[in-house]
Amino acid sequence: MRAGTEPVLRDLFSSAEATDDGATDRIPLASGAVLIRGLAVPHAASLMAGLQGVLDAAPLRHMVTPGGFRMSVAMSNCGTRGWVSDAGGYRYDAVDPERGHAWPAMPESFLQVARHAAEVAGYPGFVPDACLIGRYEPGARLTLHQDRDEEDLGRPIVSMSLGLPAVFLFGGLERSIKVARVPLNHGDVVIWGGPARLRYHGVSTLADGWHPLTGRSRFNLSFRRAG
Ligand code: MD3
Ligand code: FE
Repeated sequence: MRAGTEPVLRDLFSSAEATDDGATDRIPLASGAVLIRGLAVPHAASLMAGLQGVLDAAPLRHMVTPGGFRMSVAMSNCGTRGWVSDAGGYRYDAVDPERGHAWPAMPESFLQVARHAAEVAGYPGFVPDACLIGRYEPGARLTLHQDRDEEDLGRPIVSMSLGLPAVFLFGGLERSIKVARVPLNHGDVVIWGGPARLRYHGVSTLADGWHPLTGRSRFNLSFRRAG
């Protein structure tokens, strides 16, 4: 058990020493938001193998916002629904509009790690139908936004970071509220539910670097139940 704030700060700002079966140390970020340092580290190779298969079928692309801006983060999806943005707005679509085909199936490794993470965070029985994949290269960033295109906002989002580290920006329920900066490292998993589900969030401009598993990039896998 933890006493005082010092160990929490150490956990927040250093990488976990992940054990063989994955770290299960739960670090509360806010009411409803839990960070589990290194949980995906033992699964990183199988996640990357699954990711390669998905991206071979549905290549990464820079979507355009309804306002006409090209996103610096390259994205794709797997699962029975995928998140898309274009001039018409944001939506979940069963079909990849770039290819006119269904999104690739969610790899078994994705489902298992996501379900395990949700369970550790207190959300048993999480079965995502969509995984939004984001690839950040140095210079890419994600501006402050809310995720509110899902049917039932009572269900959590599970997000996993792979590769280069990033600084996650965690705001409040209104855009004007000052953000907290949380470093996210390779293998970190965050579960966002309850009152944290509608908080504004984003990612700072990615710094240059190189990671043995992902090269000059960071991947974010964010699992949702869209419908
Ligand atoms: C907080 N991705 O996919 S992960 C996103 O790191 C997204 O690429 C960022 O924002 C990334 O929508 C942040 C963490 C994340 C994902 C979904 C959230 C944080 C969230 C939904 C609600 C609140
Ligand atoms: Fe988001």
